[in-house]
Amino acid sequence: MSERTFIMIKPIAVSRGLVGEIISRFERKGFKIAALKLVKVRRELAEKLYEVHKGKPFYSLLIESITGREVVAAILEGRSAIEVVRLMIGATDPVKAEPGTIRGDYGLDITENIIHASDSPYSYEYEHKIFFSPGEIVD
Ligand code: 3AN
Repeated sequence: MSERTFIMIKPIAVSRGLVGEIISRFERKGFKIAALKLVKVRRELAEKLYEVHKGKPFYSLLIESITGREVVAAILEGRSAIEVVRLMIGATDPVKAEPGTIRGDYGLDITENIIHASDSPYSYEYEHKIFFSPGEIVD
């Protein structure tokens, strides 16, 4: 079943020039891009995105890691997109992420772990609306 998911390429990957390479992995896998943009993240946007982590020890670090910095947000479409994209990005901690996954291949830092992707239909609904208005998403 064709499904959509939301991804956000984190500032560290944007500044290291990895955007093309990362998007290209998803295209080669067969996903279609339904929306794509570069965004300079305001604090309110960061707080909205990471609302579920409020109160956790790494929360402030997480907010600071994207506030005032550039990210690339996208909506990808394809069969079981949420599950497949999560498999392609790998474990949260890049030390544990398998080689061959995006987090496994491009970094070591857990906060600046290269990319975020929705982990459920619920988080997709919540997250993509923070970044995209309906007119910015293709039918
Ligand atoms: P994922 O991004 O794999 O869904 P979450 O939702 O548990 O993982 O965490 C959201 C973000 O919070 C991660 N992408 C990472 O940047 C950061 N994070 C998670 N766990 C830690 C931790 N133990 N220390 C520092 N940052 C963390």
